Amino acid sequence: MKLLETHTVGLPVGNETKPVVTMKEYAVIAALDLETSNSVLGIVSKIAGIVDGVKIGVPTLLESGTGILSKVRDLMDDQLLLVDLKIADIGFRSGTSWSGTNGKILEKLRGSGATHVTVHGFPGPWSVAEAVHIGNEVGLGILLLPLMSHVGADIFFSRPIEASGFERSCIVAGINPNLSGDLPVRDVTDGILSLGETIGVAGYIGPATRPEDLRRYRMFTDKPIWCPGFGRQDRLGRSLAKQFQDWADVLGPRSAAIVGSTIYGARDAVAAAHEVIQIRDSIKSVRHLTE
Ligand code: O7E
Repeated sequence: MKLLETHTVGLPVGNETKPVVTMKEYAVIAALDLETSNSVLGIVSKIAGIVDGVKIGVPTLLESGTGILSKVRDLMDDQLLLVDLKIADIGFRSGTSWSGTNGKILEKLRGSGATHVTVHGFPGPWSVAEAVHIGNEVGLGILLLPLMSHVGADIFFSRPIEASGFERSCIVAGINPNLSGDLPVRDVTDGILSLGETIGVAGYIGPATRPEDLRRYRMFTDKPIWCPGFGRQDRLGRSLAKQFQDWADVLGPRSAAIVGSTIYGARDAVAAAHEVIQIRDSIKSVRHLTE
């Protein structure tokens, strides 16, 4: 499988620094929103060799503690391990050092085996800047959420913002978003994308349910865009294959599909994971032939 060269993340496990993890083209990440650590570890042991990564969320961490991350890591090779905390707390800088809550949360993942973590962009420049700064120290790629996949997510994320006011507020916070006239910041989603580009996040979370919004994401960034919302969340009446086709067409190879219940909720999770990979591989090979 062809590898993306641009984004690598350190993978410190315990005291040992393992080789960097490289994100694959059109990666498939299994979101394991399961009730118990046993069920999470059980499914990871079955599908780790099939998918390109795993997402562990807050319900699992509340049940099992962060100790589950190294157990998941032990069951995988060098695949991606996304910890979905959707961090949205303060950043605080004094001189050159950051000591807000975002950094303290991220410190808890040091040496955990995680490669990426989700962070909200709406708390603004300091919050994102602290996350990226501490993420770099800890070896974690920061993924921002400019929009979400569920019904009504646009109520707030798509609110218009005034570009000059946005730029001024960022500059007051010490971050100059250098807005280009060609691509005006129109709403909150655009503002978060612009902030992520300026500060240098590793990538973004984007809704597979909203291909037109993903098109807008791609205008702002070349970075990897990881997309949840496949299967049960689709509201456009598309087959799973068509959802993957649209995702690949709009975003190209620097992308990941985050697939949850379609895999873990299937009667046979291994067969479901193979089916998803087969859909992804057939789209990928056609795209490579035509490029
Ligand atoms: O609908 P499913 O079962 O395929 O699961 C989707 C997963 O992606 C689930 O864990 C949910 O919390 C997450 N998710 C979304 O569905 N939509 C979003 O906009 C964002 C996420 C998310 O995980 O964001 C960070 C990766």
